[in-house]
Amino acid sequence: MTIDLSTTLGPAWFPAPIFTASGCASSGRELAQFFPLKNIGAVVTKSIMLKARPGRPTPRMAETPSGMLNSIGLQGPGIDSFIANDIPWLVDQGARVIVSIAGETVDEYASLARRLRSVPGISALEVNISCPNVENRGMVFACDPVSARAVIDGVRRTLGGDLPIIAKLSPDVTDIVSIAREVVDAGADGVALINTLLGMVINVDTMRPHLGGKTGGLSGPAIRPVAVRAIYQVHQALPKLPILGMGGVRSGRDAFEMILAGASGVSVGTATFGNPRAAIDIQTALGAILEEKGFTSLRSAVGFAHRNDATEMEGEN
Ligand code: RRO
Repeated sequence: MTIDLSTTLGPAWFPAPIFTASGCASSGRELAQFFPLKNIGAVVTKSIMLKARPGRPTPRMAETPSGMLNSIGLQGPGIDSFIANDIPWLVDQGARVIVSIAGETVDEYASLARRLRSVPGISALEVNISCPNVENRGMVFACDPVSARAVIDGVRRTLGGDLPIIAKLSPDVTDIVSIAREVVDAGADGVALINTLLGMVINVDTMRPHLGGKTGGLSGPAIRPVAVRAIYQVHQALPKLPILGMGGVRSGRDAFEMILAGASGVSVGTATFGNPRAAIDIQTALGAILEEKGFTSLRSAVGFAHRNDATEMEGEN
């Protein structure tokens, strides 16, 4: 039996359900030596800003129990170089591309959208309003409903109907459902759940913060239950809203858990550092699990954990 692994995130269609997670594979060049990028759902590129940016001081990473902290600080080449070099390369590979954008102001997000709206080969924009590694918490737009809405509203107005918008949200909020409602009202087609959690490590030998930027974003298996909870809550409140799930996925079972919670696609990030084939391996394993559980399509498993009676599945997929 062949399982239909294709999926959609709003109007965007993908032949496969596993994606890279923004920031963990840059624009995909290093990963391409391990598997054809066209074989996964899409490459989600590192969040790009208008101008080139060096990022935060080193050290920028710290290992933690079942996870890691990063404090990259939006290092990148800026939108001009990205459009000239990275997108055409990905399109040449036959990969689907979700471009992640980040700005310091509402206008900067809108300017990025204006630059990208007519670039061929882009499946969707991930609007990253939740980078934890910024100068002040006021710039984590996803932590405030009014700011979250303003960014998505500005991007939607700029794009018109041209590209699907996936708003990337932060778990560092009291009520993630209320933020999801705001971005959907403002025109987001889907949400990416979750960005990293704000964390910190102090080196007890030097008695100083370990990271150059002091705080960092926590990722890896340690945060998976937080991600599953966020996906479950948002799917329960907004069952039609497409969700790209992520946070500590390192096996087919982990990806399946997010699908059951309500994700239509799953991004793999931190696991890639240990196994560059993680995304494709997880996709293969997910297909086998779906088959073993009796599903004929990925889409029929989305949100399955919300059903009261697991026997409902019979004859429905
Ligand atoms: O660049 C970063 O430090 C970073 C970003 Br933009 C983000 O969205 N999440 C994260 O953990 N790090």
